[in-house]
Amino acid sequence: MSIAFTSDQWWKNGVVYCLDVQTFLDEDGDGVGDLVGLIHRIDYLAGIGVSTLWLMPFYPTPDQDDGYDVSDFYGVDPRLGTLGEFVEVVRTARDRGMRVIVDLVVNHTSDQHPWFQAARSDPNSPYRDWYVWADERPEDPDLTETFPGDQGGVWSFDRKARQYYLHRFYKHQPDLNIANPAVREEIARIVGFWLQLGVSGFRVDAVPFLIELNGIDGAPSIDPHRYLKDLRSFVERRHGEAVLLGEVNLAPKDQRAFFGDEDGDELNLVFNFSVMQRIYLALARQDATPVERALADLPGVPFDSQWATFLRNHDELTLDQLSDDERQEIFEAFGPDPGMQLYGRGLRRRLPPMLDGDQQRIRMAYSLLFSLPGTPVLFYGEEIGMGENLDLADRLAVRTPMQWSDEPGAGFSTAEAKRFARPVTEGEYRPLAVNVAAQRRDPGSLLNWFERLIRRRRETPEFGLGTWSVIANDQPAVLAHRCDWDGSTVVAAHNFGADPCRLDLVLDDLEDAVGADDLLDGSPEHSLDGPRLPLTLERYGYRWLRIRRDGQRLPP
Ligand code: TEU
Repeated sequence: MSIAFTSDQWWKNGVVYCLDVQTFLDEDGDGVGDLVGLIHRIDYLAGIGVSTLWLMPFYPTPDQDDGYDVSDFYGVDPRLGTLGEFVEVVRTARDRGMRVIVDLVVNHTSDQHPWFQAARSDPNSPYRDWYVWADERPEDPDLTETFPGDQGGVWSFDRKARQYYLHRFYKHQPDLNIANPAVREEIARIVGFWLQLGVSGFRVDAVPFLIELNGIDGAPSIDPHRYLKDLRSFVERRHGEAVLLGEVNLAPKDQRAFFGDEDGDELNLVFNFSVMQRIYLALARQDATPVERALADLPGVPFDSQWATFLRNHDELTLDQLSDDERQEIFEAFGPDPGMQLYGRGLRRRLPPMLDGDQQRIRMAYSLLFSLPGTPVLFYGEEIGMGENLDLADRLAVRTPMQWSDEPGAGFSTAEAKRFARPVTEGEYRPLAVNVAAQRRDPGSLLNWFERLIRRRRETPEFGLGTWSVIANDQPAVLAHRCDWDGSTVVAAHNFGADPCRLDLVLDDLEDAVGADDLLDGSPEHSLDGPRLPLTLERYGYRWLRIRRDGQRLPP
């Protein structure tokens, strides 16, 4: 396997950047971000070096779940632009070497969707069986509410239909019935439509819920994983390079099935929720052990498959895979105020404020993220260290407008602040203090550091394509691991502790190693003492080192 091969499995060696058109850049000055605004920032995104844009839902929507309640799968929310402009986004991104993937939210529709309106109004409508109905409210302990609170369970009575309908999310999001072949056919049509417009795949929303058959009347005759395999083959037939990046928030042993058989014939990428949660535990404890254990618990993934790693996303920082005590430790360290917590399982915060703005610690966390097995996914604004706005409801706290400059409106919009769909952050992380324009002028800024990190990550295919292993060491605060690929070895070390430390890493099977070169901003060269690599790490220090073998020519 050689470097040329990385283009075949492009999803293993890039950086994904998630953004919401609505909060990115408002070109027409109405207070809402738009597709034309995004087109104006494509060069910025190409410049920081990300390779794939993941666009959060931009479809027509009553907007009761920030667009995850779709009322037309074949259109663009008129507030954000037009289909023509969407194609221009994809085309411009492609020209600058970036691919675009879009959110596929087909576990449910909005209750305003014409399908649901037809289904509830007429028992003989062909759409009736597109949703999941019951005459009596079923009692099934496995079917729990995803957003515990005021939904009153997962079955709601519809007065027009005179039946209960299933919704695993909000009441206004009735679940589609994928046991119905017509629904599966329609999902394929939606997928085919966006592929035809040039997207390179989908971030598939809530996959375990999508393929869940519980609650559907009668014995459904489909195998849910067979269905995912069918969807994947359909995607490949339509567009060979397209991928499915699935949101599967389950324990690793249960996630494995979503990659498919040995050949990896279901989701190409699966978000790594378990490692993400343990990174926060390790940060809170200043002890790397939880991450080491989480890595050890990961199942091997098939050749065409990959983890998608992330520190934050647009939802709450969910800590649902941890024990109550562990979650409490994190709450105490990073979100002690009940107003920062959500659903009893997570924090509605961004990373920098959780780490008290400690630049060294923030960089250590992202350096770790980028070196872990998988493809890193960034949420817009992470590259400049944006904070949250806790005055906004629930998960909206972390979805404030992108901060481009210190101008009024953060350079996001020229509209009067009261017309903003969502206000900008105030306080320590306000646009005056955190913005792109100022950070571009400062060589030591987080933004410029991220640019170098992303560039280096793309030049280090060992992380995305190699085989990885943890290197045992005697510093509990330090996670050390190595990735081997195509005759090359990269070692990474990350110090979760607030104290500097020294350690010796013993590297097996590297008899011809003569030294190690620092790939980030540490001192350039390190010498080896036989199989031992002595290292010093500052507080929250981090290093990426490529091993130099005798007679080997290495990239710069
Ligand atoms: O979230 C689906 C989901 O399963 C959530 O429970 C998620 O795992 C949890 O909040 C932990 O982060 C997706 C979207 O990401 C979310 O924004 C939508 O509200 C939801 O689907 C409904 O479409």
